[in-house]
Amino acid sequence: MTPIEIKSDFLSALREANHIAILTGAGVSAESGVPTFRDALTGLWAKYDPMQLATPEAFSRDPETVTRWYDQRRLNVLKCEPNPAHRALAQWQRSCAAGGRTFTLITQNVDRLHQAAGSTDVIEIHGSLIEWRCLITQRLQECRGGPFPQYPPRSDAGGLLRPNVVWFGEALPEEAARAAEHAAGFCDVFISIGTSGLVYPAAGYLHLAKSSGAVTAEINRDPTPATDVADYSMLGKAGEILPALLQALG
Ligand code: BV8
Repeated sequence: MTPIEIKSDFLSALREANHIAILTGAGVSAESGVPTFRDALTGLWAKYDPMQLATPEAFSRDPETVTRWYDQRRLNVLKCEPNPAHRALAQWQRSCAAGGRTFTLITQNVDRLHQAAGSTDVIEIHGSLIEWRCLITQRLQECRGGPFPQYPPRSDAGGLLRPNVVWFGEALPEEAARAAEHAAGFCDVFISIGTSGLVYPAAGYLHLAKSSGAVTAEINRDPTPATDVADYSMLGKAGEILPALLQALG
C-alpha cells in the first residue's frame, strides 16, 4: 500500500468542523465486490450500456431485461459485506455524535452496505436495489431472498415490480434531495468519496458546499471533474484512505 499523505491543514479543518457532510459513490463499495456503476456490465451485460438500462424508457420497452439486470445486481449485493471504507464512515459518524457534532452521509449507492456497516440516517439519493415497488399499489417490499420466480416480477397484487432506484430522467426522492442539499449547503467540511462526479444533481453538491464556504475534499481512485475543484484531493482506495484518515484524526 502506498503511503497515504493527509495534509495537516485538512486534519485541522476536520477537527474544528461542527458539521461534516460526506457524499459516497460506487467506488466506496468496489472493495466489497460490488461492480461500480460503469463497470456493472461485466460478463453477461457487456453488450448493454448502463445508461440505457437505468431509465424508465428501458423498463417500459423491455421490463424483462431490465429487471433481470437489476435482480442480478441485487443478488450480488446480498452476498457482499461492508469493507473498511464503510466501517470507517460508520465509526466516524459515531465519534462525531459523541462529540456533539453532525455527520451527514449522503450516498448515491443503492446497495445498503453503509447501513450494514452501522451507519444511520443514511440519505439514499438514488434509492435502493433491495426494495422493489409495485406499479399498481406503489407499495414497497424488501427483497432479500433468491431470484424472482419470473421476470419481470409481479407483486401479490399482480402489478409489475420495479427496483426502488432513481433512474436517469427521474426526480430524486424529494425528502432525500432536500436533506442532501441542506447538508451540502451548511456543512463546514464536504468530502466526495468514490464517485466519478458525472451524475447530477449529486455531482453538484461539492460545488454547492464550496460556494457556501465549506472546505472540500475528494477521495477517489482516479481523478474526476471534481479533483481540481476540491481544496484537497487524496487519490487511492477508499478502503485504505478512510481508515488512515480516522487514525490520523485520533
Ligand atoms: C434528475 C441508480 C431531473 C440506478 C443512478 C443537471 C442537473 C440535473 C440533472 C441532470 C443534469 N445534467 C444531466 C442531468 C440528467 C442526469 C445526469 O446526471 N446525467 C449524466 C449522465 C450527465 N441526472 C438525472 O437524470 C437525475 N435525475 O436530474 O431528474 C428531474 C426533475 C424533476 C422531474 C423529473 C426529472 C437522476 C440521476 C440518478 C440516476 N441513477 N443510479 C442504478 O444504480 O442503476 S446513477 C449511477 O451513476 C450510479 O448509481 C451512481 O449513483 C451514479 C454515479 O456513479 P458513481 O457512483 O460515481 O460510480 P462510477 O462507476 O461512475 O464511478 C466510480 C468511481 O469510483 C470512479 O471514479 C472510480 O475511480 C472510483 N473508484 C473505484 N474503486 C474505488 C474508487 N474510489 C475509491 N476507492 C476505490 N476502491
